Amino acid sequence: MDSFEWLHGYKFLFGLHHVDFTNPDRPRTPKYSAHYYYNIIKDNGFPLPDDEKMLYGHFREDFMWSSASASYQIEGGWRADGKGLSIWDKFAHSPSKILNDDNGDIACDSYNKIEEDVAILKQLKVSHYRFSLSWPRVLPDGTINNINEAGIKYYQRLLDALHAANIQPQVTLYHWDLPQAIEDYGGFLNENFIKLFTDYADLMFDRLGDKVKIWITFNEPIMTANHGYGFGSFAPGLKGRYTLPYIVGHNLIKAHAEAWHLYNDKYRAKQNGIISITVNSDWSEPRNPYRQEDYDAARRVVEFYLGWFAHPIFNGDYSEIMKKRIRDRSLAAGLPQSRLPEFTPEEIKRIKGTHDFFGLNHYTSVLAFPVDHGDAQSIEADKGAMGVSDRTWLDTGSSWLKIAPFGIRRLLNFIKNEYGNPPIVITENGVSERGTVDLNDVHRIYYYDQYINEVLKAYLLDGVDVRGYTAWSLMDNLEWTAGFSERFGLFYVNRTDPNLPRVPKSSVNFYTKMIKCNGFPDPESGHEYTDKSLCVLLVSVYSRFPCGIFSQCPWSVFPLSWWLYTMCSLHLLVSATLLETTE
Ligand code: PNW
Repeated sequence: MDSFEWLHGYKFLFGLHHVDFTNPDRPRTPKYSAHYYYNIIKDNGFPLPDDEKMLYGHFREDFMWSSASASYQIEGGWRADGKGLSIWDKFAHSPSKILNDDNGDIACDSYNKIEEDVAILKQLKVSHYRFSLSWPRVLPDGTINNINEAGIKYYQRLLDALHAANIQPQVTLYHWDLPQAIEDYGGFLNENFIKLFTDYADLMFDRLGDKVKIWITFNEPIMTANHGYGFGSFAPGLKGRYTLPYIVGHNLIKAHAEAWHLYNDKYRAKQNGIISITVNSDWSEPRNPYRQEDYDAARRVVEFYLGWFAHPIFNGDYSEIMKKRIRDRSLAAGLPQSRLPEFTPEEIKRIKGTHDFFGLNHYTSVLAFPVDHGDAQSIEADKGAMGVSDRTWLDTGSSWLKIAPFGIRRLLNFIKNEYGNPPIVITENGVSERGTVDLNDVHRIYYYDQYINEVLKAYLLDGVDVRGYTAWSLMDNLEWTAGFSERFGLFYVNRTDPNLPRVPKSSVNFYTKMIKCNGFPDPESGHEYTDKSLCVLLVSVYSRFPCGIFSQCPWSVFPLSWWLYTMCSLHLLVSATLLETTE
């Protein structure tokens, strides 16, 4: 308890219990640390809660193991063979938009490196590869009046090379590189966008559809709406946060629905593929788990993020939370109607159900709490919530990305419960580094190990219908406004060599083994994998090193486990101390 501290008298207090020295009875009150220490004693240490323990087991037999890229981030060839300009070409060529004024003119030169790219996919042993089409590469002015055959040929050659390697393509129609010519007519703000997108989709289904069984219409619509047309931090760089993002989102959802119907009516029977959209979302927990307001804020964060696009497509119309808050806040500010456009009953019907799976990109989680922005008319104000990260979550090369593996399991469960248990394809998940190049990317191995294991828990323990997992990214590439400084790749791209060679990082080996074993073999029952000699070997190596909480996976490298274990214990100690001092 707090007591007389020699020369410091009653100023420096070391107690687990606070003593009120002004009270003659000297009452003792436990501090937070007393409760904390009580639990350590009770548990005789730091046992892992059951849901944080590593789970052994396997994904479905036909699980899709993939890695991903996007056209602007890897292709280069920005003016090659008749390609038109995209909004990212223009944005990147405007001064100071991208860190170090990097741009995608050459990027990873994938336009000229089909062989190299397919070779590293083969090395990875993925069953699938997710890439996107550059709309202005095939339609330089965005319209079907002017078709660039050389662009279409590039994708045909890529698809043929993938099939020859027995790798199934997952093709995204739109991963942010809108033809500049369409932007010149208002881009996503112009309702005509819906027709232009459907024409483009029609052409791609027609010309590439016999080689593609999995289509994705849009990648991460919220980034286009908020960053492209709201904050202006992404191309086309419009700062219209007060009105524009909801209009962009509205047209985008309609365009998605039209492309889905087109595929469904005209192509599905003969091409036999599936088509959906990829939405991204953080998971959000209440910052203070004892505060109802924080629970409500956490819910709003997910409804305004994932729900904005998922709710109309899976459940019909925007969620009640979104509609009510935006309408109430718009009317309160004297506007004649809600800033969130309304769907007509016919539109709601046409949009609802335009999915064959749930495409999900997920990276990180936040702790949410309510924020009152007064009558400000912006999305953040409508949401009325903010998220911060917990200081114990490990840092990465990207300021917005903290490692919080538990979130992906909760988000998958949220999708299962809210959207009718759809088949889910994780279309992106991954982590970055920055600064000095070190091919021994232990942080990435740790990230994949932990996140994929949480996905396995969602699948095996919670019954979430997870069909596939995609590692972002195949290789280091142009990370949008961060340029080449933030590296998400399984393969390092040496930019000092004009040949831009792809060099495997340690995580390549790790991911390949994960794919080969289709999950996490139980070290106790290695014999189960006699047909997969590699797994047996790994399991036997592992069982000699049962070395701490991060080594449950048989292929964990001993020093890595030790390193992470130490880091984590340190984190625990530091955060306990900090909690104590902020008490
Ligand atoms: C996704 N955030 O973008 C994209 O689909 C990829 O093209 C990108 O390279 C990858 O994630 C890594 O960033 C995001 O700030 C970019 O929250 C930024 C955020 C989320 C997703």
